[in-house]
Amino acid sequence: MPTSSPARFAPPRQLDATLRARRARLPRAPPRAAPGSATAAPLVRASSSSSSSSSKGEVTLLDYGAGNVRSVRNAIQRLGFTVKDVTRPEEIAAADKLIFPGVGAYGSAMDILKSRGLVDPLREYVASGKPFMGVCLGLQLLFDGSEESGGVEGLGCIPGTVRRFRGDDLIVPHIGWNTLDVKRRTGLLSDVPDGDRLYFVHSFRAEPEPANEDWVLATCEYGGEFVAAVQKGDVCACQFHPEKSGERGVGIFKNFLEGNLAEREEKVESSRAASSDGGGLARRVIACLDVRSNDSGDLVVTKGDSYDVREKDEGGDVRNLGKPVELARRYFEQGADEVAFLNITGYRDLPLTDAPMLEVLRRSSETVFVPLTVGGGIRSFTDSEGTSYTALEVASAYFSSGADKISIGSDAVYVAEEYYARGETKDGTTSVEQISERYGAQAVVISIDPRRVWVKDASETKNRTIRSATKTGPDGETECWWQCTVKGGREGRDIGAYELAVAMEALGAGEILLNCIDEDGQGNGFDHELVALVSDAVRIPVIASSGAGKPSHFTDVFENTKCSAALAAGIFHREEVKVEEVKAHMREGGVPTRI
Ligand code: 1PR
Repeated sequence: MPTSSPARFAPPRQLDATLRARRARLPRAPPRAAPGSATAAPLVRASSSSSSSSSKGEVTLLDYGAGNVRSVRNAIQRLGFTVKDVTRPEEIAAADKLIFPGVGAYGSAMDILKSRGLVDPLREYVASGKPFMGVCLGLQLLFDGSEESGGVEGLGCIPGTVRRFRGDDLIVPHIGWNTLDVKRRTGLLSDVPDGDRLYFVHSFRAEPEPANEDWVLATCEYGGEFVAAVQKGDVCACQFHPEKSGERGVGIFKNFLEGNLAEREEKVESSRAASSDGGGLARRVIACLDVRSNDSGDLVVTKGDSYDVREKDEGGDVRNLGKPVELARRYFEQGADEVAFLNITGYRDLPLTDAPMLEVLRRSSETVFVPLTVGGGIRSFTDSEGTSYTALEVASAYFSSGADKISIGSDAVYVAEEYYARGETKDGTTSVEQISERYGAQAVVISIDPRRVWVKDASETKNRTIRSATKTGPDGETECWWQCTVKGGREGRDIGAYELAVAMEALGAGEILLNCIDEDGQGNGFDHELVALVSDAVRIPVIASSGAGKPSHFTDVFENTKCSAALAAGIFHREEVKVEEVKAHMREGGVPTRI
């Protein structure tokens, strides 16, 4: 996936033998690294998926091991096709159908393609006109080049240069569901009704211009018009992610795989106008699953009030609100735009031994075709045998199990403290920087767990305060700030949510998940003052979280702050409100919404 990272590709560090052996021994985990593994896999993967007698056919997948392509595999397999991985350059020419889901930064991807001798075979394959489908970076690489990674030459199949989104107030990355303006009718998008939205996540884009007019199938609007899909004959590519765009997206793969790409005679109206809410980037609704083991050792979805997840009665077991994989699927079917899993005891567990959590991700990615975020325990650690793991390795295990984004909580606070102590300079070694550089800014979410602190005067703290217009402190204070916590709210630190968000944007995070301990589980609505403080401070998307009690709370937070998404847990788990009811309310309130 294209990102804002200027860094060149550094080949992924292979998980050491100890780690691989350890992971192989994990209970209920597959005995080897999963397909698409960024770290455990070779840059060009070994041939996988054997043919099945019931297969509708074979599709060749170019997975160069730089990120999560598990959902692409799952979508192909769900449609009844078998995946064959490219292991040698000549297998590209031999392919009957080739899918190229580009991930990582532009420069990194071209470096890998060159080092593996894949550039010419790819160019020749595309020129031959055989069925080809690129996804995201797989579209951008077809162009002449990109200004990403300091200016890099691409495959040169389509005229034009890929450039970063520009605009003073534009939130970048462009993350979420947006409408298309279809220029020509072909079979590729035939199952996508005009005005429907598809899922994008990128910081760079190609623009339509006269020289590439004959390629452009659809455009999208975000800080100007950009190329959303291209097609010439059987060669096509999408900037959006079909594998993350729900059933519509799976239908796009189906049209490609079944060879339904032909031009149609239908007249082209402006398809954007078909969106009843005016189209454009939708505000997202995210279902969040706080996950942990209960006292019997079962991994359950739980939910507390102000982070206390134990029942109030005698014995006080962890509240059990359901099974993670089943709930994730339920929210996907209800229309959630994303699903997040937070392993809430990750700060004290050793995440790479948390096989059930990895298994939850693997199984969820088989049925949930919207983005999956996972958080909890992403940090460097040393196990009881003295073996050390980096945060990048922990994140890689999550990505290879099906996560599209990882979220960092406690470790981000420590990283920000060091950032300010160093005089606001980067040092390149932190979890946030390393994961962002390797997987892209859009894959790094920072989960902030703040609580409101009242002060008599702003001079009492070094952190940014606001004068509250809605609440007062216990001694009549009106001035307050939001203190970041670590370890699931157990320990407060001397850094505010504002300061943390600003530092994280500077270090390469792509999104902020803004919880609020005071409002968590209360059902009184999101804390607009906190959300406004943070979403005004950064130009990366902010997800408002904590306190949703009814559909109007979502509409309210979107109307009153610049947040890009809103997340809820309790009301969905207790089935008080369904995701579609939230969305219906947002739509009625004029909020751009993906239905
Ligand atoms: O610190 O990197 O290991 O990450 C731990 C992660 O676990 C963090 O993202 C942190 O927010 C989360 N976490 C830790 N302890 C708890 C807890 O509840 N005891 N859950 C916890 C945080 C907050 C929200 C919640 C919203 C919406 N949960 O994600 O889902 O507040 O709830 P609501 O709609 O019911 O109000 P690390």
